[in-house]
Amino acid sequence: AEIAVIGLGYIGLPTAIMFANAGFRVIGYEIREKVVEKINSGKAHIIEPEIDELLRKAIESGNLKATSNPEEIREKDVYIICVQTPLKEDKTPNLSYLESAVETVAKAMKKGSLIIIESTVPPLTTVKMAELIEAITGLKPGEDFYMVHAPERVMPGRIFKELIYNSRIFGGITPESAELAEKLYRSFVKGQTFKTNSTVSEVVKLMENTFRDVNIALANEFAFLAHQYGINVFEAIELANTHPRVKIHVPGIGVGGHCLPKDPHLLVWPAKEDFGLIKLAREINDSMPLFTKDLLFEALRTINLPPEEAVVVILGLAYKGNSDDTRNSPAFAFMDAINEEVKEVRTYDPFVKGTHESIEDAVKGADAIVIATDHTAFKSLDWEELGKLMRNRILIDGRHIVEDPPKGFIFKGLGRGEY
Ligand code: SAJ
Repeated sequence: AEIAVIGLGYIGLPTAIMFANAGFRVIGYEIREKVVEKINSGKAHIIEPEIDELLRKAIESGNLKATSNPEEIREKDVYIICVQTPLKEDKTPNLSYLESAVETVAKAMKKGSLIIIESTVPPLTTVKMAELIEAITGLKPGEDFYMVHAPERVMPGRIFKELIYNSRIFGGITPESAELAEKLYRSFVKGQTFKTNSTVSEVVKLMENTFRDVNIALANEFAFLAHQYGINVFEAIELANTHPRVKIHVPGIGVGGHCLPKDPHLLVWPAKEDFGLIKLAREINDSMPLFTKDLLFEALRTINLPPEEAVVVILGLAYKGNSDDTRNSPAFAFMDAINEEVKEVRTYDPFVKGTHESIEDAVKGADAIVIATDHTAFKSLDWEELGKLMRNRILIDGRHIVEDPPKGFIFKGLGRGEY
């Protein structure tokens, strides 16, 4: 079978490489011409373990080629769509990338093509996209072409391992569609594979990330309560988690990344009604940077320093520990919340370019440090030494990095109501 992969980003490029190295002839379609050139010269535009050698192998074998020319993806047997489905300003899904990818496919495909959507989409979208193809081509869904939602489930940093070993769901608009997709992916997937219909698979993907988001919101609400009762929520969570059926998540300054802040909105968006829990969880998680701001401003009050005179250092810009990815990072939401009100905001993140070169440089003459990312390296910092460089010594921990409050500091930890 000849395969066209539409969208060569974090998911599309690794998927194209896997199929090419499994022996298929693969053409990757990508509108960014610079990206196409780079890939064709054997270089990846994303950072991911193993990607450089696997891409080189795929290009050298002649099985993988990238293009921006829609003529080159005509009449393929299989189309795999891997484009982003972000939110608009008003938190409703922006399906324009998906729709334009589906239109491109509709114009290029032939009778009998199999179309697979890997993008995370609101429930019922795959069926609607099949109707869109029917409207453009006149071909009957399930009879003249096959269509499947096959959600990606990989974690950046482990993509090539997870592509092989994670289990996969194939949601077909017809059982035959799911069957064909499963057979195709079996060429490299060693995890379990499951077949269902496309709406179930859309909901499964969204439930996974919503489960995590709602659980984190619950942990964040516990943290909020801990401040009112004067206890350390992390001690309480550790003890509660000794119960065999309790597994409370980790509270913190917020929930970032390209999936968790978005997917719960996609899950409820097409519904006529819902109970409100999922949206409330989103609001709670989105409010955590503001809660962290309250902790900072409380600390500034205790030393009688007006916010407009304060120099604040944010430690960590990445959305999660040991990563350089800053998409939807709560560190930025926190920065936006204080930017106008304080004298100066500085940033330091060893993984993120454009921040201060060294932590010493960042904290020199500053009044407060706010920890926004759980990088492992932050756990071994010598706070008392850093404190010597500061004008005032306030430490706000938004990620439970600091075990014991350092001497000479005004310390406030998110969820640490005890101090
Ligand atoms: N976070 C907390 N408390 C926790 C866990 C996470 O505050 O207990 C925060 C993190 O700091 C981060 C955010 O949540 O800001 C999201 O991080 P994450 O590690 O939960 O997830 P992602 O976005 O890196 O990847 C998720 C994964 N989904 C699940 O674990 C259910 C991954 O398997 C998916 O493939 C990915 O979303 C995706 O692409 O959908």
